[in-house]
Amino acid sequence: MNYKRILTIQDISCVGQCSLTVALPIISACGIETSVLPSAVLSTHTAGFTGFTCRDLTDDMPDICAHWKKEGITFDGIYTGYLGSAKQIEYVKNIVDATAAEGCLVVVDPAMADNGKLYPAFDIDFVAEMKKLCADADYLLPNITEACFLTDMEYRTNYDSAYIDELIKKLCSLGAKNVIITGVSYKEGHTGVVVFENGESQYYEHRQIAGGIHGTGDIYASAFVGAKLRGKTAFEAAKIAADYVVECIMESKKDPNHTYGARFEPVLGKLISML
Ligand code: PXL
Repeated sequence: MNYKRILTIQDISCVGQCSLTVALPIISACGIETSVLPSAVLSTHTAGFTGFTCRDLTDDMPDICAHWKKEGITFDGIYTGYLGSAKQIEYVKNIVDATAAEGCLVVVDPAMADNGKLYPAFDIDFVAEMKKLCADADYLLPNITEACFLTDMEYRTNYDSAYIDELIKKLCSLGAKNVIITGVSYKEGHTGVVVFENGESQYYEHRQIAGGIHGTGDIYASAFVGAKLRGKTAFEAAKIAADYVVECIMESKKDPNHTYGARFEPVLGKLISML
């Protein structure tokens, strides 16, 4: 196997099974060296917990980037998730420019919104900066809410494939090369992902398991990145990530009170066996 190194930039939520505490183990389990750049350190994630602490690490980023440049450090993949501030997005773009190895896979998960609403830490200035980061994305992985904020389209819960096609067209006009939209449901009890690659869309549908669990978008993006860097096609990687998320949700449902995050750890072996 060709040994690859990825950089993932997202927050550390100390407790909460999301962002880096999910990305690092999942991508490592896929056999990829995983370097991290924490965008912020929070005591917990911001969905469902109150009174969380947050240390924004924006100001550390230029020095970290300068050091990596001096050392000649480069990455075969760069995957961004939840970022700490609008200003930070500019620095993240500089890091991509400075450290992407030739043929580097850039995956942007614009983790900033769900269910029609921005997460508490974000505002419209953050959205404006995130639109700029989309231009760097080989693969952009929004949910429908994020896609709507990025394209200024109306958020809808009832839609058809023409609505999704329109979202994709507008996301590509921001500069994203390929787009994967998660949480696309055309049928009661089912959900899926639309993979738009090289000008063509494919849909992978799977079971929808009732009851929201936080952090599944981060699990999805991490598994997608791991599978893609292991040489799967985008559609294969999108399917593997979707099947893995279903396994994680089923595992989590064993304890109905465990909703702050998904129990992804006991089913890591299933992910590995899909690679
Ligand atoms: O799962 C996305 C995410 C990541 N990090 C933090 C969050 C959220 C979603 O709410 O609050 C800190």
